[in-house]
Amino acid sequence: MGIVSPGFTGRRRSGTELPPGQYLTRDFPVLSAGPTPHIQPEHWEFSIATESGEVHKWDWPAFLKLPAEEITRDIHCVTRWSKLESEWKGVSLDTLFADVETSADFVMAHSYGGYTTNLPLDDLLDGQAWIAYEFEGDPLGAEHGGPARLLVPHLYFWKSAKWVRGLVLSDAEDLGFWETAGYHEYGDPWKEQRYAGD
Ligand SMILES: Nc1nc2c(c(=O)[nH]1)N[C@H]1C(S)=C(S)[C@@H](COP(=O)(O)O)O[C@H]1N2
Ligand SMILES: [Mo]
Repeated sequence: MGIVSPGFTGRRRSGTELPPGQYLTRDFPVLSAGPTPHIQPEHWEFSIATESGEVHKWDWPAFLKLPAEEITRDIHCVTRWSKLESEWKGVSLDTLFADVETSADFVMAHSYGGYTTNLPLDDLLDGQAWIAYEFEGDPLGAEHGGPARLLVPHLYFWKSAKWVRGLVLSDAEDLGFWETAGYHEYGDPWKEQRYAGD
Protein backbone atom coordinates (compact mmCIF):
# COMPACT_ATOMS: atom_id res chain seq x y z
CA MET A 1 0.00 0.00 0.00
CA GLY A 2 1.27 3.42 -0.91
CA ILE A 3 1.95 6.07 1.65
CA VAL A 4 -0.11 8.69 -0.15
CA SER A 5 -3.62 7.62 -1.13
CA PRO A 6 -4.94 8.55 -4.55
CA GLY A 7 -6.93 11.74 -4.27
CA PHE A 8 -6.05 12.27 -0.63
CA THR A 9 -5.11 15.91 -0.71
CA GLY A 10 -4.55 16.42 2.98
CA ARG A 11 -6.83 17.02 5.91
CA ARG A 12 -9.15 19.90 5.22
CA ARG A 13 -10.62 21.49 8.28
CA SER A 14 -14.19 20.33 8.66
CA GLY A 15 -16.94 22.91 8.31
CA THR A 16 -15.12 25.61 6.37
CA GLU A 17 -15.73 25.11 2.67
CA LEU A 18 -17.87 23.24 0.17
CA PRO A 19 -16.60 21.17 -2.75
CA PRO A 20 -17.46 22.56 -6.21
CA GLY A 21 -21.10 22.28 -7.28
CA GLN A 22 -22.40 21.47 -3.78
CA TYR A 23 -24.98 23.33 -1.68
CA LEU A 24 -25.38 23.34 2.06
CA THR A 25 -28.20 21.56 3.85
CA ARG A 26 -28.95 21.41 7.55
CA ASP A 27 -31.30 18.45 7.49
CA PHE A 28 -30.26 14.90 6.73
CA PRO A 29 -31.83 13.64 3.48
CA VAL A 30 -32.38 9.90 3.08
CA LEU A 31 -31.11 8.38 -0.16
CA SER A 32 -31.69 4.66 -0.60
CA ALA A 33 -31.79 2.75 -3.87
CA GLY A 34 -34.24 0.19 -2.48
CA PRO A 35 -36.27 -0.69 0.60
CA THR A 36 -34.75 -0.18 4.04
CA PRO A 37 -33.58 -3.47 5.54
CA HIS A 38 -34.41 -3.78 9.23
CA ILE A 39 -31.53 -5.70 10.78
CA GLN A 40 -31.78 -6.50 14.47
CA PRO A 41 -28.40 -6.11 16.18
CA GLU A 42 -28.57 -9.74 17.38
CA HIS A 43 -28.72 -10.82 13.72
CA TRP A 44 -26.08 -8.36 12.54
CA GLU A 45 -22.65 -9.58 11.55
CA PHE A 46 -19.76 -7.79 9.89
CA SER A 47 -16.95 -9.55 8.06
CA ILE A 48 -13.74 -8.78 6.23
CA ALA A 49 -12.75 -11.43 3.65
CA THR A 50 -9.23 -11.32 2.26
CA GLU A 51 -8.11 -12.14 -1.27
CA SER A 52 -6.87 -15.51 0.01
CA GLY A 53 -10.25 -16.37 1.52
CA GLU A 54 -9.49 -15.70 5.16
CA VAL A 55 -12.59 -14.31 6.90
CA HIS A 56 -12.63 -12.10 10.00
CA LYS A 57 -16.04 -11.75 11.66
CA TRP A 58 -17.61 -9.65 14.36
CA ASP A 59 -21.07 -10.05 15.82
CA TRP A 60 -22.72 -7.07 17.51
CA PRO A 61 -21.37 -7.67 21.05
CA ALA A 62 -17.83 -8.21 19.72
CA PHE A 63 -18.11 -5.10 17.55
CA LEU A 64 -19.26 -2.94 20.49
CA LYS A 65 -16.26 -4.09 22.53
CA LEU A 66 -13.88 -2.51 20.02
CA PRO A 67 -12.56 0.97 20.78
CA ALA A 68 -14.85 3.59 19.25
CA GLU A 69 -14.14 7.14 18.12
CA GLU A 70 -16.18 10.31 17.91
CA ILE A 71 -15.98 11.61 14.37
CA THR A 72 -16.95 15.08 13.09
CA ARG A 73 -16.81 15.37 9.32
CA ASP A 74 -18.44 17.08 6.38
CA ILE A 75 -20.38 14.77 4.03
CA HIS A 76 -21.06 15.35 0.34
CA CYS A 77 -23.76 13.60 -1.69
CA VAL A 78 -23.35 13.42 -5.46
CA THR A 79 -26.91 14.81 -5.78
CA ARG A 80 -25.21 18.05 -4.58
CA TRP A 81 -26.18 18.41 -0.93
CA SER A 82 -23.43 18.70 1.64
CA LYS A 83 -23.80 18.62 5.38
CA LEU A 84 -21.08 20.21 7.46
CA GLU A 85 -19.67 18.86 10.70
CA SER A 86 -21.89 15.80 10.99
CA GLU A 87 -21.20 13.92 14.21
CA TRP A 88 -20.76 10.18 14.36
CA LYS A 89 -19.49 7.47 16.62
CA GLY A 90 -17.90 4.40 15.15
CA VAL A 91 -15.04 1.95 14.93
CA SER A 92 -12.09 2.91 12.77
CA LEU A 93 -11.33 0.57 9.88
CA ASP A 94 -7.73 0.68 11.15
CA THR A 95 -8.97 -1.18 14.23
CA LEU A 96 -10.92 -3.72 12.19
CA PHE A 97 -7.97 -4.29 9.84
CA ALA A 98 -5.40 -4.66 12.67
CA ASP A 99 -5.19 -8.46 12.34
CA VAL A 100 -6.03 -8.71 8.64
CA GLU A 101 -3.16 -9.80 6.45
CA THR A 102 -3.60 -8.62 2.91
CA SER A 103 -1.76 -7.25 -0.06
CA ALA A 104 -4.96 -6.48 -1.96
CA ASP A 105 -5.51 -2.99 -3.37
CA PHE A 106 -9.29 -3.00 -3.75
CA VAL A 107 -12.36 -3.47 -1.60
CA MET A 108 -16.00 -4.15 -2.39
CA ALA A 109 -18.32 -3.11 0.40
CA HIS A 110 -21.46 -5.27 0.62
CA SER A 111 -24.66 -4.26 2.37
CA TYR A 112 -27.68 -6.11 3.70
CA GLY A 113 -30.20 -5.65 0.89
CA GLY A 114 -27.61 -6.18 -1.86
CA TYR A 115 -26.08 -2.70 -2.36
CA THR A 116 -22.38 -2.67 -3.21
CA THR A 117 -19.73 -0.01 -3.68
CA ASN A 118 -16.03 -0.26 -4.59
CA LEU A 119 -13.13 1.57 -2.96
CA PRO A 120 -9.33 1.41 -2.92
CA LEU A 121 -8.17 -0.15 0.36
CA ASP A 122 -5.86 2.84 0.94
CA ASP A 123 -8.94 5.04 1.26
CA LEU A 124 -10.28 3.00 4.16
CA LEU A 125 -7.12 3.15 6.29
CA ASP A 126 -5.11 5.79 8.16
CA GLY A 127 -8.03 7.43 9.94
CA GLN A 128 -10.17 7.93 6.84
CA ALA A 129 -13.05 5.49 7.35
CA TRP A 130 -15.23 3.99 10.06
CA ILE A 131 -18.09 1.61 10.69
CA ALA A 132 -20.43 4.13 12.30
CA TYR A 133 -23.29 3.20 14.63
CA GLU A 134 -24.32 6.50 16.22
CA PHE A 135 -25.33 9.77 14.63
CA GLU A 136 -25.45 12.97 16.70
CA GLY A 137 -25.58 11.01 19.95
CA ASP A 138 -28.31 8.53 19.02
CA PRO A 139 -28.18 4.99 17.64
CA LEU A 140 -28.04 5.21 13.85
CA GLY A 141 -31.59 4.97 12.48
CA ALA A 142 -32.45 2.24 9.99
CA GLU A 143 -33.15 4.77 7.21
CA HIS A 144 -29.58 6.08 7.57
CA GLY A 145 -28.02 2.62 7.58
CA GLY A 146 -28.42 1.40 11.15
CA PRO A 147 -27.43 -0.64 13.01
CA ALA A 148 -24.14 0.31 11.32
CA ARG A 149 -22.86 1.81 8.09
CA LEU A 150 -19.60 2.51 6.39
CA LEU A 151 -18.50 6.14 6.73
CA VAL A 152 -15.93 7.39 4.21
CA PRO A 153 -16.49 11.14 4.36
CA HIS A 154 -13.70 12.22 1.99
CA LEU A 155 -15.48 10.52 -0.94
CA TYR A 156 -19.00 11.18 -2.26
CA PHE A 157 -21.49 9.78 0.19
CA TRP A 158 -22.64 6.91 -2.04
CA LYS A 159 -19.37 5.22 -1.01
CA SER A 160 -20.60 5.16 2.60
CA ALA A 161 -22.57 1.92 2.35
CA LYS A 162 -25.56 1.80 4.66
CA TRP A 163 -26.41 -1.50 6.44
CA VAL A 164 -22.90 -2.67 5.70
CA ARG A 165 -22.32 -6.37 6.29
CA GLY A 166 -18.88 -6.93 4.91
CA LEU A 167 -15.81 -5.94 2.96
CA VAL A 168 -14.30 -8.24 0.34
CA LEU A 169 -10.66 -7.61 -0.61
CA SER A 170 -9.43 -8.17 -4.11
CA ASP A 171 -6.37 -7.61 -6.31
CA ALA A 172 -8.58 -6.35 -9.13
CA GLU A 173 -11.04 -3.48 -9.12
CA ASP A 174 -14.68 -4.40 -9.64
CA LEU A 175 -17.47 -1.83 -9.84
CA GLY A 176 -20.31 -1.53 -7.34
CA PHE A 177 -23.97 -0.62 -7.74
CA TRP A 178 -23.74 3.08 -8.71
CA GLU A 179 -20.33 2.72 -10.34
CA THR A 180 -21.78 0.09 -12.73
CA ALA A 181 -24.61 2.54 -13.48
CA GLY A 182 -22.19 5.22 -14.69
CA TYR A 183 -21.00 6.96 -11.55
CA HIS A 184 -17.30 7.58 -11.07
CA GLU A 185 -15.20 4.63 -9.90
CA TYR A 186 -13.45 6.77 -7.24
CA GLY A 187 -15.72 9.74 -6.44
CA ASP A 188 -13.56 12.56 -5.05
CA PRO A 189 -15.94 15.49 -4.35
CA TRP A 190 -13.08 18.04 -4.48
CA LYS A 191 -12.32 16.92 -8.05
CA GLU A 192 -16.04 16.67 -8.89
CA GLN A 193 -15.71 13.03 -9.91
CA ARG A 194 -19.44 12.44 -10.24
CA TYR A 195 -19.67 10.31 -13.37
CA ALA A 196 -17.33 7.88 -15.13
CA GLY A 197 -14.82 9.92 -17.10
CA ASP A 198 -15.08 13.08 -14.93
N1 LIG B 1 -26.91 0.12 1.26
C1 LIG B 1 -27.00 1.35 0.72
N2 LIG B 1 -26.09 2.25 1.06
C2 LIG B 1 -26.15 3.50 0.53
C3 LIG B 1 -27.15 3.84 -0.39
C4 LIG B 1 -28.10 2.85 -0.75
O1 LIG B 1 -29.00 3.07 -1.56
N3 LIG B 1 -28.00 1.61 -0.15
N4 LIG B 1 -27.19 5.10 -0.93
C5 LIG B 1 -25.93 5.85 -0.93
C6 LIG B 1 -26.11 7.23 -1.27
S1 LIG B 1 -26.33 7.62 -2.90
C7 LIG B 1 -25.99 8.22 -0.34
S2 LIG B 1 -26.00 9.87 -0.77
C8 LIG B 1 -25.94 7.89 1.09
C9 LIG B 1 -27.13 8.49 1.76
O2 LIG B 1 -27.10 8.25 3.13
P1 LIG B 1 -28.31 8.80 4.00
O3 LIG B 1 -29.57 8.20 3.45
O4 LIG B 1 -28.00 8.40 5.40
O5 LIG B 1 -28.31 10.30 3.81
O6 LIG B 1 -25.92 6.50 1.36
C10 LIG B 1 -25.22 5.74 0.43
N5 LIG B 1 -25.21 4.38 0.90
MO1 LIG C 1 -25.97 9.93 -3.02
